[in-house]
Amino acid sequence: MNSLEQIAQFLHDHDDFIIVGHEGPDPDSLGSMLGLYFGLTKLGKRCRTVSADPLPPYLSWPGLDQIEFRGEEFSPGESTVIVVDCEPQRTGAISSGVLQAKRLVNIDHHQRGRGVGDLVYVAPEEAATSVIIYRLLSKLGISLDKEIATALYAGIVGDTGSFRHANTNSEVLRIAGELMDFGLEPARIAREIFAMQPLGFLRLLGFALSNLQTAQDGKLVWMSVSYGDFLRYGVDPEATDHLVTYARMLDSAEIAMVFREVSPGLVRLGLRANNVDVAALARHFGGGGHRLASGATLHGDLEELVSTVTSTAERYILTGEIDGRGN
Ligand SMILES: [Mn+2]
Repeated sequence: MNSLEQIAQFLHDHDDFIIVGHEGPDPDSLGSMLGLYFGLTKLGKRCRTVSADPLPPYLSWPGLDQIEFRGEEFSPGESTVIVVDCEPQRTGAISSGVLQAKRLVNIDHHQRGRGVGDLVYVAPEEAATSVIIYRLLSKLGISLDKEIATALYAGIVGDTGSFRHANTNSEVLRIAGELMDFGLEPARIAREIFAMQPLGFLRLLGFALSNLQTAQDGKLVWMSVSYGDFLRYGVDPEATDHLVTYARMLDSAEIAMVFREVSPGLVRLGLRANNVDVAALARHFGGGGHRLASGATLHGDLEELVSTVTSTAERYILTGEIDGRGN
């Protein structure tokens, strides 16, 4: 792994960048992309930013219209690709193009074995990749402005759940305060991220909550939504990964899980914990993430997957072990 100084030096010495984030972009992914995009543009660098998937429709930060959408035809050519907030494999439909880049820089804060790229900076102790980009811009001597501040602040708000998650600390709040001083509207930014839901989603949420399941005296709580349910409520299943935050609200919950059948036979598992390490549980099922917030993509019959995962999670709560194979 490289130091942030080495990343800064590399960016300083090169030109012509394409910045990409993860599939199903979230506020931290987008904030990191745009913060770095505006910063490098300010340095006079040629820079583009590309996403495989469309953005959440209700965000109104400056610069979101600069993000280009590409599918499998994406090819970086001579440009250096900078992957932020994920590993290069998680960039969705553009990932094979990303992995073919002549030069690849990876900046992330997700726990994993090792990064992929010519330069890699992975800092799981950071609350958001947007915080890393804040530090990087500072090392590059780039002065902040309202556009950069909006992107980075929104990224921090997204990954800290509006400063409610365990990754919130005094330094994160100081950085957020400095960014807010650029004339941001924190109430509007938070509402766009967390509280602008279409009617169909709220009705689906009601359905999912009324079918909430628990085990282990409520230490384990889960909900599952089938592809047919999503169709019935007219909701895009990929735009509902925040369902899990509602399951986590149960007072007794140690592990909260949501199973979303986003297309027939393809199930996204979202995991949240208040103290237990659910990154280990996600890795067991081929996924990953943070200690208290992780996920995996599963293939198979929804009910069978729910049964397999919940019994593994029950054992994990009881014994602290996932299975005999170790994790
Ligand atoms: Mn993030």
